[in-house]
Amino acid sequence: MQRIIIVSNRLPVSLDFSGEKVDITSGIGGLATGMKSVHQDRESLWFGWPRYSPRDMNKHKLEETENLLRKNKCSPVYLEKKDIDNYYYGFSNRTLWPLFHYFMQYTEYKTEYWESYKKVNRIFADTIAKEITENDIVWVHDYHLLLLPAMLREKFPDLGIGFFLHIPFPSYEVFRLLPWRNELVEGMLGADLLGFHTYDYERHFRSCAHRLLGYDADFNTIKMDTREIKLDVFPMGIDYEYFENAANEKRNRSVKDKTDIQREIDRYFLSAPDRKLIISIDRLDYSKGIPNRLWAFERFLEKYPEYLEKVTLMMLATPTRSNVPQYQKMKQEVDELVGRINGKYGGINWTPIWYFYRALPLDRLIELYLASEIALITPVRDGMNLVAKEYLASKPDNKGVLILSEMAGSAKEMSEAIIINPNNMDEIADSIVEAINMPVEEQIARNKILKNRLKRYNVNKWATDFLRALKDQTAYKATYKPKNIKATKFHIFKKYKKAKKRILFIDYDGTLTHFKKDPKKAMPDKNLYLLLDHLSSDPKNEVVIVSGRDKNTIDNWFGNRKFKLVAEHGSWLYKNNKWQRFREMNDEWKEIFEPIFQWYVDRTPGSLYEEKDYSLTWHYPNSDPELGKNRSIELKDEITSLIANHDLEIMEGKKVIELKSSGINKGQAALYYLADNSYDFIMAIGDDWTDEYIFHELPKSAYTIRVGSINTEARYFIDGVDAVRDFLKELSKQKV
Ligand code: GDG
Repeated sequence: MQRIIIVSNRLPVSLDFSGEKVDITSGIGGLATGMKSVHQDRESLWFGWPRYSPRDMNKHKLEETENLLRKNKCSPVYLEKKDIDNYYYGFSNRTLWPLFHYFMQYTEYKTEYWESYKKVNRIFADTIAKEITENDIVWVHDYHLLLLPAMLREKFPDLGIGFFLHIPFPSYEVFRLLPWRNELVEGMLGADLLGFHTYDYERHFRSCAHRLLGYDADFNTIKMDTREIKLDVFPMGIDYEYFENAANEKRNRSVKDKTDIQREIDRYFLSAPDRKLIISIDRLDYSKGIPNRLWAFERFLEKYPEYLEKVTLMMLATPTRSNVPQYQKMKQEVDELVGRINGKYGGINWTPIWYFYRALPLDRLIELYLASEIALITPVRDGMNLVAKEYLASKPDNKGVLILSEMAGSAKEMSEAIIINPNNMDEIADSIVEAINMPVEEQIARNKILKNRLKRYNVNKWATDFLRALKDQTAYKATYKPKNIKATKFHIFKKYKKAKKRILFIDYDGTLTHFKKDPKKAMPDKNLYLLLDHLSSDPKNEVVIVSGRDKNTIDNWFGNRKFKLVAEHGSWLYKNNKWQRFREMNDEWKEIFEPIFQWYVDRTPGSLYEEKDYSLTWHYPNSDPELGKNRSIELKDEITSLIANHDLEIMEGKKVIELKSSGINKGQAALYYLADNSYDFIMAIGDDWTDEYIFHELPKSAYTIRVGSINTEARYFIDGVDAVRDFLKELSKQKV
């Protein structure tokens, strides 16, 4: 069985150093409970920051602590205080957290935070690399470690890596504000599987990968040059049974066994039996909409005075990140709001808001869930929100009403709750009234549906589903893994050396140089000329440069060299020192289509029109990717309906639509060169689908090599332009 490596910012345990012996207890956060079954019941190891520094203890204590962690299947990643400040409190919580929750005004863009974030992700990668092998499977969690998947991928190309984001992934318009946006997306794309709570977060990520880095997606698969990354939605659940059982047990407790909180609540109801208790529980975070909730509650008291003295809001706010200024400010705002509302409406017998700023043990939390008739959960932005789910699971009699913000990921799967907009105070006030008056039968009916879903898709199912998808993706990867040229190049070299007459078809853009539309920028450099001249200086070699570019450009670049040339995808061939047409063609059709192409240039900012001798081309690499794609579909449709009476065909390449005489392509051109000679070594290298025509036409014995792609007829693939150049350089050195 594969070992599962779990990685998160913190380890899922708490260590207590106060006694003589170090004490360890399991963590209580959603992640710790969520991953419990995976971590405890399987062969696994969890990496994370242990919240102590090895510098702060002697050798003996450190050994004891590390042994204890190891026994609990945990492995510490040690971080310096400065990095905790810059990476954790800085980049994670002052840059990514606010931005990903749409709090642009709180987002700090500091280079020192970013540098530390990179450094710490690297420390994680290095620490993990020391202990794992390619046979393990790694599951990385959350926004603190967005760069880690790519860093691990660098070290372990075949490792199965999954990543799950627990917070929202924002829309492109927000994400693009980050100066380091490309690096972050590339970092995440190191994984094989990327998991999100909701489909919106997934599509935002897909759009960013497309718009920022040009990666296309096919449904939920992002296609990179040599890898495919699957995106999917895994809405995190809770340990349903735990909450249900605990709540049941508490409900049946005798008076003497009740806890202080339960007694306190009993007293409250005893004094006024028809009073309603509303509960709200969250970390005191600005994303949770706590001030909104208070304003809305005030609006409720103001709008519906008949409920004065009849309703109490019990608000538990757990301290969090209290050294970040925005959190301190919000704490002050909440304190003041509670004070003001209680002062305005409260009296001797009734306090409208009971506010607790502290953490409680989970069991006390469940007692609060159990006792309250209504849960009011109003985040302005929340990845999922587990409290909403825990509240319902802690209602054994199915009574209770959940009021939930539509900005929480959980609202997507909890439509039977009362869903509100957290910025609409009147709507929230009205929903409180609706909840108070909801007939018990309706509460039960709604909750049964909600709870059935929570029970079925519990946290264990969430974790196993994710892991199954990750394993499937890793297994699939092994089947499509292309034949790497590195593994076989000695075989190719051997054949090359032995051969007496060789022909090498080499594409230009994207193969010998990085594609740049502007011919000035795409010109061959000195080293490339040296390389190609060296190759063609061998009397046994014929070098054929096969390009889609126009004849004049290719002639300017290579006309005075020894190579054979193909321009305009085969419309023009350079042989015996002169350019020849592949066959007789006419170009009268161009004037019919030119205005159409021109129209698309006018209406698509950033796009270009190019006229070649026997083709018209519309390029859109610099246009908005979605607009460009849509327009390319329209253009294709429009010209398809008009080409029936002409001998023309449409070619669609990387961000380009080309209209040209039919039956002419690079494959036909290659056959033309092969016809009058008997070569015993044939090779072709190209990077896009127009080169597939060559791969298709060449004999099976030919060495066909595709640059950086996995859907190809070529027998081999190679990483990129630099790798092609290195490969050709080595090839040219092979002498008998
Ligand atoms: C992030 C995302 C996403 C709270 N106070 C106490 C306490 N809690 C527990 C709750 C619940 C958890 O903490 C909070 O989970 P949430 O999901 O509500 O929110 P975040 O902490 O912001 O979590 C969130 C989650 O990750 C999972 O992916 O849902 O959107 O922001 O389990 O019960 N637990 C105890 N004492 C407290 O005082 N014991």
